[in-house]
Amino acid sequence: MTAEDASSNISDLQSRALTELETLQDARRLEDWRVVYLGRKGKLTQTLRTLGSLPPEQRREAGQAANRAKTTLEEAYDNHLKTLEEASFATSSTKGRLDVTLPGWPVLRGGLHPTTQIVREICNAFASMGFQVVEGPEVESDEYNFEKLNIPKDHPARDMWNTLWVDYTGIQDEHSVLLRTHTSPMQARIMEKMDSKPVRVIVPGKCYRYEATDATHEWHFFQVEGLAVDKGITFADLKGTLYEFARLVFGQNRKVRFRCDYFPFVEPGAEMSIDCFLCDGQGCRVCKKTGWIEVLGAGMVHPKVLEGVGYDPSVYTGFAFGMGMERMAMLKHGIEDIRLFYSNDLRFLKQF
Ligand code: 2NL
Repeated sequence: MTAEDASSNISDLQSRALTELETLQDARRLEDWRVVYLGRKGKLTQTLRTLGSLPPEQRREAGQAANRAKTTLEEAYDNHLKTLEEASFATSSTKGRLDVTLPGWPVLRGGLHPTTQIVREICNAFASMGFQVVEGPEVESDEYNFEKLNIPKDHPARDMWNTLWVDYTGIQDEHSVLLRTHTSPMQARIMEKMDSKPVRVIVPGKCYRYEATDATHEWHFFQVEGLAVDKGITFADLKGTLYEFARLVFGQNRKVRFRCDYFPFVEPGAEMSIDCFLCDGQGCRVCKKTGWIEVLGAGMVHPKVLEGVGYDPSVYTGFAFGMGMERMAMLKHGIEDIRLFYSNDLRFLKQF
C-alpha cells in the first residue's frame, strides 16, 4: 500500500461515514454507527493499523490524516447526538408530557400577620417620638409581674390576673414563676437597669390572662406598653404623647377623651378614648352608638412602683400606658371576633 492509497482510504471512509450518519434517526442506530466507525475495533482503528507497512515519512503523514478524520467524525457524532436529543425532547413535549411553555408555579410570598403589622405600626409611631423599643421574657416571676407593680399578695387585682403558674406548687410567693399578664415586668426591669435618665421605652409582647374566650376576649394576646420617667413629667405629657399617638395611628383629625380608671400600678389612672373614625363621632356599630372608642389605659406611675425599682418619687415622676394589639387591629380593620387572629384560617389572614 502506498501513501496515496492510505489517504484515499481514509477520505473514502470519512465521506461514507458522514453520509451514513445523516440518515440516522434514532439514538440506538447512532450508537451502532459509533461502534462501527470510531469503536476500538472500528474501521478507523483498522485503517490506522494498516499504516504500519508504510515508510516512516509517509506513515507520519497518513497518521495525521487519520487523526484529522477521527476528530471530524467525533465532532459529527456529537452534533448528531445533540440534534437527535433535541428532536426527541420536542416530540415528547408536544405529546403533553412536559409543556415548557406553561407558566410556572407562582411563588407564594406569605405576609405579616395582622397582629405583627399593627405592633410594628404602633411601635414606629412611638419610636418617632423618641421611645426605644425593648422586648422581655414571657415567663416571669411573681415578684416582677405583681409585687414590683404594687400588686401585693391578696390584692383584689390579682383575681383577674391569677393566671398560668409555670411551677405551680400550691404555694405562691414572690419566687413563683408564671406567664406574664402584662409587659410591665420588663419595664420594671428596665427602670432598675437604666443608670441614665430619662427612660422612654415601648415594650411589645405576648401576655396571658385568666379569661373566658369570646368575641372580644382571648386568654393570650399581644400587648404594647409604654413608659416615660424623668424629672418633672406630668399628666400633661401623658395627654400630649397619647394624643399624638392617636393622630398618627388613627388619623390627623382624631379627638381624644380621658376619663378616670383604676390600675394598681398608676395613680391617677385613666382610660383614653378616640372619637369614632368610622362615623366621625356620629354613632355607629363600631362605637356602639356612643361616638367614642376606648383604646388604652394609662396613668402616672405609682410612687410605690418608682420606689420599688430604686427611684425617689419626690424627684422622679413618669407616665405609663398599655393597649391590646388585637383590639387595635380589630378597630382599624373592622374585625368582629378576636378569635379569628389565632385560628390559622387563611381566608382571614390573606386579607391583610
Ligand atoms: C391596659 C392598661 C396599662 C400600664 C399599663 C404601667 C407599667 C409600669 C408602671 C405603671 Cl412599669 N404602669 N403600665 C399603666 C396603665 C395601664 O395598661 O388596659 N392594657 C391592656
